Amino acid sequence: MRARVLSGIQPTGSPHIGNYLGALKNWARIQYDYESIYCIVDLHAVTLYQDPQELRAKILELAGMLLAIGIDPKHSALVVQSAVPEHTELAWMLTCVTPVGWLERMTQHKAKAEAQETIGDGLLQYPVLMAADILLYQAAIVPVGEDQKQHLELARDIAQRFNSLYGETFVMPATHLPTVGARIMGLDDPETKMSKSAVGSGHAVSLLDPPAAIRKKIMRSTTDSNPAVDFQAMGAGVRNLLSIYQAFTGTDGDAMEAQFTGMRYGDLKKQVADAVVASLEPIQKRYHEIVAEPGYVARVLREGAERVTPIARDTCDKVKHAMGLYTA
Ligand code: AQP
Repeated sequence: MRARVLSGIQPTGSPHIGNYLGALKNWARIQYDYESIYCIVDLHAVTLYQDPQELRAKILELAGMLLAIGIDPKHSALVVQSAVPEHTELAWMLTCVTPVGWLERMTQHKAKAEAQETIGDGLLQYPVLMAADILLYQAAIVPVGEDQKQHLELARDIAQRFNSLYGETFVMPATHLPTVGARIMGLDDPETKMSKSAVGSGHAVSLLDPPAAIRKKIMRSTTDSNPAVDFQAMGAGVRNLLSIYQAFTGTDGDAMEAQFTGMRYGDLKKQVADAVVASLEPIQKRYHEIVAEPGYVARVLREGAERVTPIARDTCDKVKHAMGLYTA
C-alpha cells in the first residue's frame, strides 16, 4: 500500500502565492507518488467569525482553484472537512488526551487571538482539529508551509501520547516543507508572513489577481535603502522577492546570484512580476474553465467525501475501541 499524504487549506479570503509556493504547488507535484487527500478545512475557518454566505462561496472557489493548480480528482481525493463528520468525532477524542499547556504554547493561536476582542475556544483547539485531520487518515506525509511546523510537531506529540496511553493506533506523520518558498512574506511588510486575512491591498498577490494588479503590487513592494541587489547584505523585502522568483522559476542558487547581483530594484521587481504573471496565467485560465462547468466542482467534492469516508470511519472505530467507548 502506498503511503498517504494529507494536507489542508482554509477557505478564508483568496489563496495567495504564499499558499501556492509554500504548500499547494507541492500538493500537485507529489500527488502521484502517494495516496493523496487534500482538504478544504472549513471547520478551521470558523475558529474566527466568517460571513456565512461568503464562506459558502469561498469553499467552492477554493475547490475550483485547487483543481486549477493541478489537483487531479481521478487520483487525489478533494474533500471539504465538514462533509466528513469523523474529523470532529476524532478531534473530541484527541482533545481528551491533549494537555491544555501544549495548546497554550502554540504561537499561531496567540497571534490570531491578539487581533480579537474575544476568542472562541475553537481557536485554542485549532491544532487538535488539525491533528485529527491528519491522524484520521493515518497520513505519513504532510506537505505544509513553515508556519504549520509547530502544529505538525504537536500532532506527532498527540499521536505519541495516544499510542502510549491506549496502544499503537496512529501512524506518525512527517512534515514535508518546500526547499524554497516555505515562508513567503507580505509584500508591504516583509517582516510578517503573507496571509489571506491580512488587511491592505498591497500585502498579498492572490492567485486570481489580474496581471496589472500583480505588477502594481510587486512594483510597490517594500525593499530597503540599498541601491541594488547584494547577496551578502540584503534586507527581508529583497530576499522575499528573490525567493518568489526562485520558487516560481526553479532557478538554482548560483544562477540566481549570477542573474541578480547588482541589479537595481526596479528591474528586479519587473522580472519578479513577469515570472509571477507568466506562472499564474495558465492557472487562472484553467480556473475559469473549471468554474464555468455547472455542477463539476460540487461533484468532485461529493466523490472525494465518499472516497475517504471508509478510511475515516475505520480510524474512528479503532480509536473508540482502544479508548473503551461504546461501539454497537
Ligand atoms: N506566507 C506563506 N508562505 C508559505 N506558505 C504559506 N502558507 C500559508 N501562508 C504561507 C501555507 O499554506 C497552507 C494553507 O494555509 P491555511 O489556509 O491553512 O492557513 P494559514 O497558514 O493560516 O494561511 P493564511 O494565508 O495566513 O490564512 P489566514 O490568514 O486565513 O490565517 C499551509 O500549508 C500553510 O503553511
